[in-house]
Amino acid sequence: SGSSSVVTLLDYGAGNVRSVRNAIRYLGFEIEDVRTPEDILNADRLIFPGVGAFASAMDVLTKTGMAEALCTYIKNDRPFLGICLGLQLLFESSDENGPVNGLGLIPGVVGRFNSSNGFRVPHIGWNALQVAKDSEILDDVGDHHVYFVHSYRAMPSDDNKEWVSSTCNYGDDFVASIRRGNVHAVQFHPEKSGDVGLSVLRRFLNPKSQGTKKSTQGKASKLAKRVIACLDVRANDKGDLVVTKGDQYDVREHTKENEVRNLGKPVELAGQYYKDGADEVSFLNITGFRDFPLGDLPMLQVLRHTSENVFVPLTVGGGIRDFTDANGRYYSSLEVASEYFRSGADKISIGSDAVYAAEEYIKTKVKTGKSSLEQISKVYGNQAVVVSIDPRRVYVKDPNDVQFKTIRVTKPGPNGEEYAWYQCTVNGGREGRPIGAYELAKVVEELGAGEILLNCIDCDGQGKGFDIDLIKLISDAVSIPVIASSGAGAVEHFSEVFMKTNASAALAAGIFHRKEVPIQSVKEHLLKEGIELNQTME
Ligand code: 1PR
Repeated sequence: SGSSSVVTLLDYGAGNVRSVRNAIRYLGFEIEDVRTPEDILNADRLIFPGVGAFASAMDVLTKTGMAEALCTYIKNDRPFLGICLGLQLLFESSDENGPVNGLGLIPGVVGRFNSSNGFRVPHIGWNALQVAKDSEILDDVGDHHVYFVHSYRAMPSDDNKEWVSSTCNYGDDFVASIRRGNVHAVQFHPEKSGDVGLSVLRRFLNPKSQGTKKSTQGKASKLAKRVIACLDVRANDKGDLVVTKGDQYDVREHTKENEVRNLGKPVELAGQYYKDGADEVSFLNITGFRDFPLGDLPMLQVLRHTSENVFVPLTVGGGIRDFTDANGRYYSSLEVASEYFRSGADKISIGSDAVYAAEEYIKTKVKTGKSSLEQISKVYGNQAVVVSIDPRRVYVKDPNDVQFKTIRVTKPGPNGEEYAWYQCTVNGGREGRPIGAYELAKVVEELGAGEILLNCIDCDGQGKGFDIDLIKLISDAVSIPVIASSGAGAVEHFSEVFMKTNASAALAAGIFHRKEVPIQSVKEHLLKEGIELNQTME
């Protein structure tokens, strides 16, 4: 060390810190990894992005002697930045699988958010800070939002007042950042908070490069609604990976050649949507159900390249399940997911395999812990696991005609039917299953899903608006965030879904790809309608 462009990173190997690495490199700094406790003591500045569960992190830190070195380093007021769990570990203890003791540098206990008062847990998304005292690294944040994803939080108290530099409100006020001297930590993810987040990292890495300070009014704020750009990706007949888009899941041109519709290159489009202000980007490997994704290295390449320049959350789905390849080598769904995470994904999304797991659970009422959903959420946390539902509307005359949850539809069916249920499908909508979207949503929440991506085959690519009946049904049925998807055709469709349902985010594909409605117009419209949003830095 010694050179001012070097930063020391404490990565104890429990999960994906690729995006933190990418952000540090993007800002022009080199990374030195901590290998021994001495490396901590010798660091010029240290970044500690905590990942995984509190107890296992403490376990590793204690066994390796890093815990003691960290305490010494921090007590000596050396430049430190903890991120997420890297903030929580500084406190006395956590209730996560606990109580478990932390490093004990800051008075207070880390507890779980209370979802009973209508706040969805995990707390996922963009929220605003209330600054409690000067923190320097937050000087560019102003009234902008930053990205959080967590189920546990530390609470401010009289005992830790001298540490807390900002709070955030989500049901109650929790600690969003701490600062004492050269020691900083943030509960949010600066590496996922776009330009504002990069400014936080920049100020920590380069304290002398002070710009002008933005005033922070500390205005009260709610969790922002998210606008997500989705890229359906698959190989075309020439074998190139392209962004495609279907009409009701049919992605082929209706020409003689019947080719796969090609709307652009995945890495380029993702980069463009980030610049345009997308709050998240999702990739769906839509032929993952039949092509093994680890054989599909281009998708991993897409993630690696995208995550070098896109500093908002990335989700990837398609093909997450157990698999045996042609040589008889067995891959668990957890291995597939791990490879996606290592390549830069923040969340993975499971479609078909979650339907099978839910059917099994309804039948047996036994949680085996063996489904991809359960395994991945146990290891990476439920905030990292999205379940993608691909339902198709089925009209019925009488709700008693089916065993599934029906709703009274706003618009009657073709034969005047006043009711419908939403049948789950697998394999990209090709096969209907004996389970409804409502039943599936409730069960996957129980099995460990942290979020639901709610598509609708009937509305997909039609541009006529979201299926409000469906989205209301599901977003009222679960207490995890629901992403509304399928059917956006105009800016008004976004305000409609946020005003009429409890969706936490709205996702669109076609209108962004075809450049009919840019993301910025969607956001301007939503702001005009008074909907809380994350505004990108000017
Ligand atoms: O089953 O775990 O391998 O996951 C497969 C994933 O691929 C699922 O998430 C499934 O939704 C997706 N998928 C499979 N086939 C298709 C297809 O289109 N043929 N795409 C597909 C899903 C829906 C959305 C789309 C929205 C918004 N497409 O991704 O982006 O409907 O579109 P719009 O704004 O243009 O209306 P597994």
